[in-house]
Amino acid sequence: MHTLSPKTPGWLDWYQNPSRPTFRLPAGAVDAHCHVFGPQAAFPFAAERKYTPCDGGKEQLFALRDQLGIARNVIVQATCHGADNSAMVDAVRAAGGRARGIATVRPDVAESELLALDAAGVRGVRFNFVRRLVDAPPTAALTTIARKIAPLGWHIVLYFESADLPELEGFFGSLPTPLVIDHMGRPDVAKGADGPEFSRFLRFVDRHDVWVKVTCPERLSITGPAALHGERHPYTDVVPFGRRVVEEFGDRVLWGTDWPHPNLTDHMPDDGLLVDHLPQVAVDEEQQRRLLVDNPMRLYWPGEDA
Ligand code: 0GY
Repeated sequence: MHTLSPKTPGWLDWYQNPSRPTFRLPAGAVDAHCHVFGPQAAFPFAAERKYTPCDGGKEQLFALRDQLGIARNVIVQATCHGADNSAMVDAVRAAGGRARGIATVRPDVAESELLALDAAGVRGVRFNFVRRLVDAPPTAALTTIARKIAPLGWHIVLYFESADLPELEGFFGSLPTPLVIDHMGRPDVAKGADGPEFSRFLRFVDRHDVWVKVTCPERLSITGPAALHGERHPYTDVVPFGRRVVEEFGDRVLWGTDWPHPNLTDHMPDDGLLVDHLPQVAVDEEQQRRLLVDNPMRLYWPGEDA
């Protein structure tokens, strides 16, 4: 009999009843960073995974999308599924044009498989350097993948910790496609948005063809969801980082929920509050429209109206 693996101890399930945001998302808003987990019975997790999550399937993702007033999703392959993209592809297909995917592939991936992923709605691959999530392949293997996907017009999503940027940025700069950086390069908020580490990150963004996801304040925050100004102005210590990126690179920023929020063991964010973080970092209608609609549409649905 097929038995399902137990969740990683301490794993928090996603927040079942998100609050209604005060901020109203503009029509056509895109959640450009979210995942699906399984469900495990239909899409088993990968043997090499570093965690075993709760189920978070496409139906629940689409319910959250509709509840928050999101129009489209970009579904990023989660590491718990390794290089088996079937749960992500199934979700992208089921969204009927309202989702795109980011895959994980191995260097020996066949061209026919890349073409099938492209036809399903995949528009990029993710290279992950976060040690608690993956044993990152050698850069030579990633270079092979980059060379294979570049002709499709895809981009590469990069996930790394800010402390690792000095070591990685030469490699990143050598990649032949546009780059999309997860969670603002995971800054250490204790070091300040004007500090040398985040300034170095912004210089990297300035010099290359790079998009930045202004995402995951809940992962970066030290003060947490309800600091300083009460519940509807959450994660205030992350605000200066997001605001700096939006002000300096307003035409290359993206936003997403990160639902179902992998690996959070101290608190699980209320997705409604994550929406209410947005007007703190994108402070006027033009910034909000670019972040939530114009930029993700240009990258993931070029030529289509929102
Ligand atoms: C995120 C962040 C994390 C995990 C993954 O694919 C994943 O497992 O991305 C994390 O643990 O920081 O972007 O979802």
